Amino acid sequence: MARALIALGGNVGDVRATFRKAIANICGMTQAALLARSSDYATPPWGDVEQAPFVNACVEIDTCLDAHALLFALQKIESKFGRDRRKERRWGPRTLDLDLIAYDDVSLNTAELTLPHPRLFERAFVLVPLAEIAPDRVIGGRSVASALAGLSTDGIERLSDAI
Ligand code: A4P
Ligand code: MG
Repeated sequence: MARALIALGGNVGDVRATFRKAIANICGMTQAALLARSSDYATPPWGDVEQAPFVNACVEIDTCLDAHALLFALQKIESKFGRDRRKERRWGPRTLDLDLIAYDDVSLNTAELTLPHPRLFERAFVLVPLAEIAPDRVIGGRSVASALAGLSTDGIERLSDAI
């Protein structure tokens, strides 16, 4: 068993409903147990600012899959929920983005998969939900809470649980 942290994001369609279904799929398709799920957060668009606000969240799972098989399963789930990489621009609008943030303490740099996620520490939209479920987790030598302390969280709002 390995412990993995996955970041969810999207800004097209009913993103919170997509997250609920995607998390059920993650557990089913990756033979995973859901250990923790953050709240959903409304976040200002990062990278390409000329687009709708995003919803972001994070989950922690225990899975039997190895890291590459887990990434492949996440990409299948993205496609199932309407993601079409051929039609989108980098950092542009999308129904569902599933990024593998960390997989145990594995460090990896292959063509398909970099672990921990290389842009994690630039992104408050990942670290805010992550800090809710795993503030003390050390990733790449830094704790989630201390990494977040160095970033602006302007415009990030926790969404109420009642949907
Ligand atoms: N890849 C390598 N390592 C990983 C990993 N650890 N997890 C490879 C996931 N994928 C990994 O990913 C491109 C390639 O990265 C994949 O083929 C995979 O093999 P992608 O998801 O197709 O590309 P992307 O999502 O456009 O790029 P990137 O850099 O992951 O950007 P984002 O952040 O996912 O971009 N603003 C807010 N507020 N919230 C967001 O969620 N998201 C984006 C999308 C832009 N702005 C945002 C948000
Ligand atoms: Mg991505």
